[in-house]
Amino acid sequence: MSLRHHAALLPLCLSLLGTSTTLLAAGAPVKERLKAPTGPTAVLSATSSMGTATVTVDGAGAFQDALVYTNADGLTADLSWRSALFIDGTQIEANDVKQKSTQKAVSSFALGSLQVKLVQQLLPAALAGGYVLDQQYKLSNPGTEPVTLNLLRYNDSDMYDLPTNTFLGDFGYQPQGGSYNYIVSDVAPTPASLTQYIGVKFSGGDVPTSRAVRVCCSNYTDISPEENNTVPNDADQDGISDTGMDMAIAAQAPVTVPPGGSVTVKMKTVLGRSALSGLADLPAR
Ligand SMILES: [Ca+2]
Ligand SMILES: [Ca+2]
Repeated sequence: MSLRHHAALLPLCLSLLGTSTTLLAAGAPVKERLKAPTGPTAVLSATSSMGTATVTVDGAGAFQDALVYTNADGLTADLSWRSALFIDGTQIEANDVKQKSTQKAVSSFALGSLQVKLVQQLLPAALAGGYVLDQQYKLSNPGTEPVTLNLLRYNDSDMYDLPTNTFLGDFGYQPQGGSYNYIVSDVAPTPASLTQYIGVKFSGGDVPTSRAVRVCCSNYTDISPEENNTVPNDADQDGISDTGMDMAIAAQAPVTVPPGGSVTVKMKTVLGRSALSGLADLPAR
């Protein structure tokens, strides 16, 4: 069965793009978009031989516009509904961000008793049609006691058919033994079509980190040991959703910052629209 045939069975989520008005008229449920980004933003863009990606980020690294334009068909996919970093259910915010170049932004802000310096860069990926948003948070502890945080990245992306802007359904995908955690538009891609995808991984904090794909929306709770390494609708437990619906990525990293020291937490978000021979073409680690 094609993905499009699944679409009528799926819970619809709406984009705030202009094209959403026809879906609104159809009476589909409206998904609340909470604050992401907050405050001033920087527009990062990267160009490859396949096209251009543009991600509008705030000073804490949140974004809700991740646009991937493909030269071959002149179509643009928006691969983010909402992506932000949370601690105990509260979104991290910053008051400022400095654009250093078309590809790079820097910011600094206080996070409780910690000082944070964030460097964000958008770069073409090795995979044609793919891009990597590299976000490195340097956490410094000026105090005399260690500080422990549990960082949660929450990324709700919605996979739409282009150019009709029909919601296809999101499928979760976790490479076996890997670190990335994906939402993809198609679980059986072939080189004849362009597959949309977005994946998130954490590194640099304490180990182990946790990953899960969840049914959306607004569920910022910690990943339990039972939920770790799971995707929704995966009866055969192969790390690939058997059916699509509205899903979101959760990636969690515990971090301990020693007194007088610092730790750099690295978050990579790979996103794009690529001709894949299979899901194994996507980065795993
Ligand atoms: Ca499965
Ligand atoms: Ca979603």
